[in-house]
Amino acid sequence: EHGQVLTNQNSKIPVVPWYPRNENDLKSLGLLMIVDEENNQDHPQFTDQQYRIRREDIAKISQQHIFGQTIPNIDYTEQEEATWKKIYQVLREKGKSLLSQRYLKNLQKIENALGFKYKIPQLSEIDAYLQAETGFRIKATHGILSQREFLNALAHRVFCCTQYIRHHQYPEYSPEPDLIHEILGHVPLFADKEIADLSQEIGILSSGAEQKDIKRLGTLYWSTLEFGACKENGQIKGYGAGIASSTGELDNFPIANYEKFDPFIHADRQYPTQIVQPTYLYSEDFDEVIQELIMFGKSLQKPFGLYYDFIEKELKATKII
Ligand code: TIH
Ligand code: FE2
Repeated sequence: EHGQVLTNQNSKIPVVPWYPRNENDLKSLGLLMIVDEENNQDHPQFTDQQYRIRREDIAKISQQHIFGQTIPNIDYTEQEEATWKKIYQVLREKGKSLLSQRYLKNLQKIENALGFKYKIPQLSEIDAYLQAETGFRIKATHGILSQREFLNALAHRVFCCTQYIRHHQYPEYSPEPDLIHEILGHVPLFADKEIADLSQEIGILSSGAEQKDIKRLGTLYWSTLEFGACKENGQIKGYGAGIASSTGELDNFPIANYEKFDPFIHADRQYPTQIVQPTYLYSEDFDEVIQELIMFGKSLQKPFGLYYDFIEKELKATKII
């Protein structure tokens, strides 16, 4: 249990929940299967048996990927390629006026480099691109992970990323993360140096954190990098991955409620995960998001500080409080 203190040969070692410390520990990422009980049972993604079977096949391949080894390529079907092309075009069109310039610039760069317009990119290509841009790396995963696992991986600049695509009959909104969400939502953000650094900071805060703080960090991640907005020339624009990857969310965005983001207030809020967001939280600009999250991070109680050693690729403890 967090905060418990063991006495070991006259030195006091605080015991905290397990977290990956080094490259070797990362090999156990994504082994746990999470069953989401909040599933929206009406969505074709859950009711179409043929779709479920295909999704399971891809999930198995993704789950077998061991972090650090080559990411397996998926042989996408014509139907899957068609879903990608169709939704990609619509998202691109709708996103232009509603999404932040910062996100759009990063997307433009990668879509040209990898030819998003023509085919589904493989995670191995995304991984190489991100490594060169910001040092982020990918672990292919079957589906939703626990908040702890997803956040802990970020501390090592590792993005746990799905490889299957949403249902062709309802591409507007996926109730679970799929590759459209990951690639059009998260990847342009991880390709941005400052956002990559912020993501790693959140990951470091989550490492060894007690469950109530994991939940708060998960909620803040949701409020910002998943569904956050910020002002640009006086207008509120979306930058979160979940807005950018869903035409349902983009249609909802201009008619939804907005509230000024404050991590000290919003770390404990409730939010829906199976329907579009009723309220988006906005900041004055992206610097404000970073500053506020860092301030909030300093308020969390942990028995020791952690930093990432880029040479040894390892999380190291600083002071024991
Ligand atoms: N709802 C998003 C989409 O349709 O792209 C995907 C998700 C974001 C967060 C959880 S599921
Ligand atoms: Fe996401």
